[in-house]
Amino acid sequence: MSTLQDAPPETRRLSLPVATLIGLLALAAALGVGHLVAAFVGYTASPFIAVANYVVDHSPTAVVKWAERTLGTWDKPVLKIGLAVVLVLLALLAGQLSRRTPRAGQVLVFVLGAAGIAAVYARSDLGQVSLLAPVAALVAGLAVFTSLHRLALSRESADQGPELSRESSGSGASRRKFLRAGVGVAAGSGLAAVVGQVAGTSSNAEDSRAAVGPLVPARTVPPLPADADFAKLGSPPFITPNADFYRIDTALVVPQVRTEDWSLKIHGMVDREVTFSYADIRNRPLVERRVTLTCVSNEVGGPLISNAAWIGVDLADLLAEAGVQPGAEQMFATSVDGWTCGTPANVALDPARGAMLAIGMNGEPLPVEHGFPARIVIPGLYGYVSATKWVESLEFTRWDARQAYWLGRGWAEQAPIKTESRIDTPNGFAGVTAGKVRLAGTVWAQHTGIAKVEVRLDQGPWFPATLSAEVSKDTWRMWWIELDVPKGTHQASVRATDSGGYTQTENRADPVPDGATGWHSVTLDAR
Ligand SMILES: Nc1nc2c(c(=O)[nH]1)N[C@H]1C(S)=C(S)[C@@H](COP(=O)(O)O)O[C@H]1N2
Ligand SMILES: [Mo]
Repeated sequence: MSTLQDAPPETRRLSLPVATLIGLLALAAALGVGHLVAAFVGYTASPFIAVANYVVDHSPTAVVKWAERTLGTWDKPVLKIGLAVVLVLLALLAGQLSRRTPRAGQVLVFVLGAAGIAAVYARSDLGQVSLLAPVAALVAGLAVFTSLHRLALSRESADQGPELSRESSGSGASRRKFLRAGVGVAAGSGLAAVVGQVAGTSSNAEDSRAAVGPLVPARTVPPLPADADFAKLGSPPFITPNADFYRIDTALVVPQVRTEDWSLKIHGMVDREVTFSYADIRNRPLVERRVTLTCVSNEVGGPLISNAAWIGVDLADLLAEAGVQPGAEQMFATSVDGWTCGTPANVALDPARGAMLAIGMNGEPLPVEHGFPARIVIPGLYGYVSATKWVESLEFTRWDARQAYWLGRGWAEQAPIKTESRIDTPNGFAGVTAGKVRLAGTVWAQHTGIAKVEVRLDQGPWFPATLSAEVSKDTWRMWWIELDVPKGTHQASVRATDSGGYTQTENRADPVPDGATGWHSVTLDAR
């Protein structure tokens, strides 16, 4: 009777469960060790996060924008889960391909590790030392894969079982040895990941934010009029609570910047390069300004618009200290996470525009996910050409010298916010009682102002809606109306005319390249 010991080495095989287990443990070790090292060299250098970031930055625009629209703030968790699934499948594959020799699995582990290194290398905001994280991950993955594989194979050969049980689990001491090593790797990887997570986020921005204290504007905004919104009639509230404010950015890990580590440099085509610390900004007389932000990806009727009272300083004042030169066309802003944004220089410089460097939002320091410690807010421009969060640099330059993040991805260089209106109540396919039906909604034409909102049923005449008080031409307004709705299925549509005399076009256009157009309508099922 032949035994495993007699069998030529090349016929020794690992059982499928053992082989896949080795693949999974190597993956766990790589990710755990990578995460641990990243805690000390830059949190976003964690290979998993770096690869996920790379996927976001290099996905076709259509895919990214689709994800923003359909998944909303779930886009990031969904991406991470998707990436985790892919990695697990590859780990299983690495194990399966390596039942006789470790070669194929080693190659796959190496390729994955190299992808992590490349993803970290590709980031402009991470220094060379951050490469240590993915390199450590690669080494850990390869070491665990190779040594567990050797242990498992020698276990197989040490077992004196009959040929038939070659693939079955071994017995005795060698089996326990393998199991112990496996459990050790699993526990060690988990521990490394947890320690990395705690250490990597312990110097986070939340306690720095808590230490800022009250931000008291030297010039406060006048109190809101009672009819700034029709929230009781079904419009959104005039001011969006911070927790409900829409959030759009490419950051998979919200950048954690402490005030003491933050500064803003204004440079490029300027007479004097200037750098401001957080204290420099905080100690200036602060202004408060209500501005409605809107995302260019917002579909007709979509939710990517919110309104806040921002506290900060006039950007034009800071720029005056730098002395922007006449030839500058573009204010090219960079965030600490490498995201970039191009604003027409004349808009940023215009004192009448009211562009801000904001450090507060609705009476609090900026929430971390909305750009703490500081961000840009510019009335009337879509967020991708104006609203840089975690901003660290403003470079004045020409359009052809620097291309901002979304411009290479099919979005327009110039992107003023388009005049739009939305029906908020009733929403969707609403069942209503025939007769008088009340509709309420939102309308905006930032930095232009709204002249009127009209609503109609089916192809009927347009009726003027009641508008809320104009708080500022840089903020949204609300409207409401009561319509006579006969029994049956009807379509209610809304259109706005802005203070410049422009009436919203009925023509439907996609958000790409510079914002959606068309009338928003809802179907009313009147019984
Ligand atoms: N650093 C950084 N800032 C950014 C972005 C980003 O991806 N990264 N996205 C911009 C876009 S597209 C929009 S619409 C606004 C959204 O700001 P909010 O998340 O505070 O609502 O932020 C802008 N600022
Ligand atoms: Mo946006």
